[in-house]
Amino acid sequence: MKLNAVELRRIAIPLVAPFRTSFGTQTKRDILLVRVETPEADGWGECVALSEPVYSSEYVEGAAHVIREHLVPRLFEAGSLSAARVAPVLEPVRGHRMAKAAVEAAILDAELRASGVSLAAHLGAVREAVDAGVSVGIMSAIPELLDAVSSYLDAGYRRIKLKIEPGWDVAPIQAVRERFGDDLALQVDANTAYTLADARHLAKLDPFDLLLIEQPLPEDDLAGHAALARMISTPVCLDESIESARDAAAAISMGACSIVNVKPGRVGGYLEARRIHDVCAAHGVPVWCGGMLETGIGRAANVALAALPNFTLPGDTSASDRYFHQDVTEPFVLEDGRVRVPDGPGIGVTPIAAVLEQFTTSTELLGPGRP
Ligand code: SMG
Ligand code: MG
Repeated sequence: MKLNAVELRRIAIPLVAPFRTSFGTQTKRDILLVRVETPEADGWGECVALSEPVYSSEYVEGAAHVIREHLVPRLFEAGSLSAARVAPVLEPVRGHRMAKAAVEAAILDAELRASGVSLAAHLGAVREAVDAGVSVGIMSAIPELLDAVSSYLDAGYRRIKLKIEPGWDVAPIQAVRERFGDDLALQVDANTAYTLADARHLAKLDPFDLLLIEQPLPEDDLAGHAALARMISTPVCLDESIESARDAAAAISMGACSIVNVKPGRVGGYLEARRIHDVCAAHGVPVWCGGMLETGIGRAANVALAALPNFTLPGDTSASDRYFHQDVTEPFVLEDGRVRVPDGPGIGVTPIAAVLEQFTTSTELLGPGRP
């Protein structure tokens, strides 16, 4: 496949409500979209980097820079491309996995659209719809949290994830358990907010029978997670720590996690995400699909991934209206607590031009001739 041009488009979309985590509050989403033009088809990719480097070291402006200056020139120099060649061609560039993932996703989408194959079929999906979970931010008070959880359950969500941090953990979890009962599928995400010194405190979550605790300790502390996993009964799940299939294999063999959150952007793309799925399956470790407040473009691809066999826990694969009044594609909606897996070619959804224009803050077109 020949790459004719690459468009970088920045969009800004307001969130339906502020989303607070242990590292900050999001009130709008500033997103970099990548569109590739090939003779056969265009393809779309969404970069999951946030506007500030607070979830990981990547951020939108940095991703746009590295794509423009370091990734796209290498792709043009490579001549004929396939999605499978993108990672090897970009391998000399260290890190920048979210930027690489967006580019690979766009090329994969173009390739699959050209051959009429859906991303779900290409990845090996075994489900036509996936269970939808929802991630619930830190609130200023427990009654507010209970109202939020209650309305998500009314909407049909099949699993609740509560964001936690020191000072917002045992009491809100206890309140949610007491109000909604033992059958509620409930898990928590700390986004690295604790240290191993908090192990005894985190053990206070044991009685609440959580599905998992996600990324309690800093991303580079695999040994700490392994030690913590021996001290608490809640299963430890890793998010930020896992940037590759090799990381997943290492974490599993050290006993640092027994469940993995797979986010394609964090690991450099959907192809590496599938390898993580496979490594985890081989070890009997279940995985689930994480989210980065994606528009329909990234959400479509995530939902395709979540349809693979070892994605046995509900993901952060919510409906579009969890975050946006207006999505840039046709919205993903809940149907009996599930989201349907697109079955059209490529990611199976296409941005609505007028909506995209409305949210666009800048565009640039990169071609092979550019110095
Ligand atoms: O897309 O529903 C979503 C977001 C889910 O909680 C979520 N993501 O650490 O898993 C995580 C966070 C990272 C983004 S927080 C701004
Ligand atoms: Mg997380």
